[in-house]
Amino acid sequence: MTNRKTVALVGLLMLIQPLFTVLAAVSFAGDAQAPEERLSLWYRQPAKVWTEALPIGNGRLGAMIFGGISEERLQINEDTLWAGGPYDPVSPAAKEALPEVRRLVFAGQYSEANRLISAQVMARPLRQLPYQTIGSLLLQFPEAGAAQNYRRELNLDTALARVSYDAGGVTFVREVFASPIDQVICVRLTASREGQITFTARMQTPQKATAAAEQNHSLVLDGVNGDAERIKGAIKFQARIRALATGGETSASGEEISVRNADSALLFIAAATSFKRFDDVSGDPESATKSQIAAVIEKSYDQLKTAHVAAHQNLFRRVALDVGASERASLPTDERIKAFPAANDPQFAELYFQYGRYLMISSSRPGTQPAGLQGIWNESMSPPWGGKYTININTEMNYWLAEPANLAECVEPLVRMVTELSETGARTAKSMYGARGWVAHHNTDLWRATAPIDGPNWGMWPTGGAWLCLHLWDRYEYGGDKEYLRRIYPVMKGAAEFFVDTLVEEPKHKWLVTNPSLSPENPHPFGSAVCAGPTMDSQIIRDLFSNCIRAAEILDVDAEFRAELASKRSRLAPNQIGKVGQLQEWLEDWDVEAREQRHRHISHLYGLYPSDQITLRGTPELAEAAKVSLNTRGDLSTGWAIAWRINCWARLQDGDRTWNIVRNLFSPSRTYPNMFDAHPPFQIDGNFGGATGIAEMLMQSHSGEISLLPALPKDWPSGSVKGLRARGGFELGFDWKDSKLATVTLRSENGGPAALRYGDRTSKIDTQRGQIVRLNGELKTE
Ligand code: FUC
Repeated sequence: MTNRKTVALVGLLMLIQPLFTVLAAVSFAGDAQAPEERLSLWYRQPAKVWTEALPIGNGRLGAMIFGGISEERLQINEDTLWAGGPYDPVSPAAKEALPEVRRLVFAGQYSEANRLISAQVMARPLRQLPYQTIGSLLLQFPEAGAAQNYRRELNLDTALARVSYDAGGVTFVREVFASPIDQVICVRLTASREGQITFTARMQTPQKATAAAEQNHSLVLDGVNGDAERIKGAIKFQARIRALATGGETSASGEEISVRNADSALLFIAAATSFKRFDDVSGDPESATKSQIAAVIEKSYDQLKTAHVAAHQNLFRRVALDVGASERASLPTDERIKAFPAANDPQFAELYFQYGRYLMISSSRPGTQPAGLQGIWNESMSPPWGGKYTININTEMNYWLAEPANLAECVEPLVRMVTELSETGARTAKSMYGARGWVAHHNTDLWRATAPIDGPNWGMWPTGGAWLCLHLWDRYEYGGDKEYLRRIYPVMKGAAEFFVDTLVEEPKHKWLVTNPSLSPENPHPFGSAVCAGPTMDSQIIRDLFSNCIRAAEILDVDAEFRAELASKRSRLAPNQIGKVGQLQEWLEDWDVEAREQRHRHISHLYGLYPSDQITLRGTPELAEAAKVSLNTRGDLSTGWAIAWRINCWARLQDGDRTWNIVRNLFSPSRTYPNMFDAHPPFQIDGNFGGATGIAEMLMQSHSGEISLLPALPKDWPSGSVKGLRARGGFELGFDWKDSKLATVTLRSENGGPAALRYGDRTSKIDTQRGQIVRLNGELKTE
């Protein structure tokens, strides 16, 4: 769109909306125009605070780029730099106390149960250990006069961050990326005239570390991670920065590198730690950073950049989405967010969805740690909730997006973490519960701690590991890889064995339930959150047992165990409908008396999403009850809690309601200027969960069906999507016009039957491996 047209349209909007007057004036005061790539975040000023800076990452190494004019700051993370060292936090007094805790819970003496849990069952230490920053690389530039045409951007399609401006008649450009191929962050500084690149580079860090110049071109930061919870830092780390300039002079002394009057310059940032595994910190960070730098200085910038962009696009370009665009799509990102509540800006949904995919690719790749509460981006030594893995919703939500958004590779770190948890969790199962198998409570950290933490009302929940197992099974359902299933089956089996050994009969109906447990973080009306048999537990264990049985059938193993699981499964407490027609959150009908009617967690709706135990067609009464519960909880909550509501309403197939809740998530109170989700504070789960919700509005695959446009809002009358993945090993693309499905393309990865649904219409097709099937809007093959 030409600039004149944009101005005319904005003028028109000014007549309609007084709010736009202010925004339009701000947005057109600067000179810089929108970047060509529409999947870009962009701004006309540098970041002042961290939640304005732009994230890059290769899964392991991350940086937040501020884009300052006199000072550039790159805040750096490496995903194994956490506090402390290997530890095992199980309380030795827990096992002895648990029978009495169970008795107290069944007797309704919840406060007494809480006291006993606090005294004997909780982990030592009571908290887990936080994820930490390496520090920041600061580049200081000489005064160059007022900057004009300033633009700061992040291109999601290439995963390149860029800063450009004019000053003193010279155009300066900085380009930054984190290469998954070469394992370094590359910064390139160029200018439109020769001899104009001058800066000094130094590191700033809150860690116990020392920086020193090496030769005349490098800066090396050596340190040891922080202590926390009285556990001594046991990880050595090193960051190594290498300058490579064309022309001018490069020198290094003290704690600085200087580049003077160069034509252009490159900075390579390598970082590594001695962490190898949760029980092994014997790695050599120095040899890692040295060899990474030695390898990249042999390559040209173009070579490095081409390899990086290709690796990114191999994942990123698999999915394209278009739900329409208004003229607002060309405004700077911060202005779009500010104006979003009152504006018509559907393209922001596309940007948010693709940003979710970008963040997944940048924070979770094969071989790295899984994405934590902040992905891999954290500027602090003690971030909110330790920046850990909270597994009573947050870590699971982080991975909802990966399979449907065609990023299966990004799930590998999660699968590896769950496998490791099955080792540490086996110790916890044995020494805490005297049980077989393994257990993880509501959080874990780099050290794969699995005992209950923080306090009874948060930590006394044994179902975190079981929920994570749903992702292991999902990976199989999407990919159909039997070898993979064989590898992860023992992990699923171990999670199930724990519950075979620890489920107990509740006195009233003789159902099998967990005890002690809780409905995550929600206090019931009797002075505690601790209880027996919360609905969520039965739902998760029902899925775990079902999936274990199916896996064992496919692998043709464990016939006896299958039968045992089936019999225990039939005795689990059922989903129940309570006195106001709600889905009961607890075994007893306590919901209306609970203190926090609008609690952020909607744990009992696990059955609706991510599970498919409750569906509109399969269990209409329960779906209706889920709706009552969702209405009571309300649409407004913390970032991730809004995202969960979005996915639930998409499952209830109410497109307009769902889109309204998505709009809550896109408002400035839940989306920072850099589009990070605001709990608040920043938590990346909302980004991933929100992006998943957008996919769920357009396509769902569960209950043996692939449902097209199940929750299409009126505001998206036409559009298209390609590359979404469905359970069963299918990739789908389709478009719609006048709010009606127009054409569908389905690619079958493994062959086999596909059941499609559009509204009340269904169609079953048999496919061959690799076959592409085209259908019209009536689901008839062409
Ligand atoms: C759970 C949530 C909080 C927060 C924390 C990281 O405890 O209840 O809202 O998201 O995890």
